[in-house]
Amino acid sequence: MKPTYRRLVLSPEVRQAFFDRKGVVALESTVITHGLPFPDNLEIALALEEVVRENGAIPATIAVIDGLIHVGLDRTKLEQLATDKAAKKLSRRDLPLALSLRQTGGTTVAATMLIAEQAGIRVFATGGIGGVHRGAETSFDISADLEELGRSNVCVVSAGAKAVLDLPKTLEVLETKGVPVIGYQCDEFPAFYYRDSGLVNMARLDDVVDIANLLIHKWNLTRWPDSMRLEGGVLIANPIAKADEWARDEVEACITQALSEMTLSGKDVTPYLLKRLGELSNGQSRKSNMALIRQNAVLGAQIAQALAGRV
Ligand code: PSU
Ligand code: MN
Repeated sequence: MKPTYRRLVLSPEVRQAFFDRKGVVALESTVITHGLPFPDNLEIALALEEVVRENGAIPATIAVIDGLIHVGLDRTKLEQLATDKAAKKLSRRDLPLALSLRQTGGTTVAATMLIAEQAGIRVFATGGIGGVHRGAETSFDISADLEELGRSNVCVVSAGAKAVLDLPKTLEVLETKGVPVIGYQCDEFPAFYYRDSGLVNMARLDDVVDIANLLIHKWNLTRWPDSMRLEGGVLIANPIAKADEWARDEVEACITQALSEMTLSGKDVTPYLLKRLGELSNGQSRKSNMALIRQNAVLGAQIAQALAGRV
């Protein structure tokens, strides 16, 4: 008897895209459940899907709904997720429990990466990855996103890492884990809300064809004899557009204040900081956040298409 394949529920659109060998772009959902407030979260979730389609690829928003892992969400499910105040934040460690208790939740970058890999999706667009938190030398707070980048074979497009983090330490860990950090048309590692962190990327690539080529040389996608056949992700750092930047001085002032007021720890840190920055900046952080995710979805679609033409 053939086993019933139920662990991943593919949307009809994503299933069709696999048949048609179209580029597919995974999208995360913690940004929907914990990153942005309603209705911004629903607006951006729908806009990202549209932007991916406009750029020739198919979007696959990944989330857990009533204990099932969905790869590709229809509008009804996106609305359910965007308005569910009880939705969990689900990282790698949380998935088995969420499935066993039939929970609903948004998947973090780490969880989305590992599910994307299981589904055979190679490209994933997000706002910003988690990383090493400021003060990690005492708190030990290092996002599981970095661990996952060292392990899952997925290309993650991100506006660098959130400015609330310790960016030099984040880059060090990525280096340790063997993750290529590639600036797309930029030399400096972007700091999410602003373009230039003062830190340099491992390398710069200006064309999505070159990015596809890198992926083919890292993973064994095409039985290409020159492929290194390495495990782990690739981080594409795509800086926010100049017009959408939030000025560095203001960002840093707000972060300092938000951090000094912070009393919680663990998985609540990132959602708290994003919410507090929204309040302290009168919505500027949300505006920048929404703009940069959209740009990342565009680039993700272009990379997915470039890769689909090769494999
Ligand atoms: N960046 C954002 N908004 C978010 C996140 C990142 O602009 O909501 C989420 C991502 O899902 C990321 C998670 O994976 O925060 C990282 O959480 P932590 O630092 O607890 O690992
Ligand atoms: Mn953490």
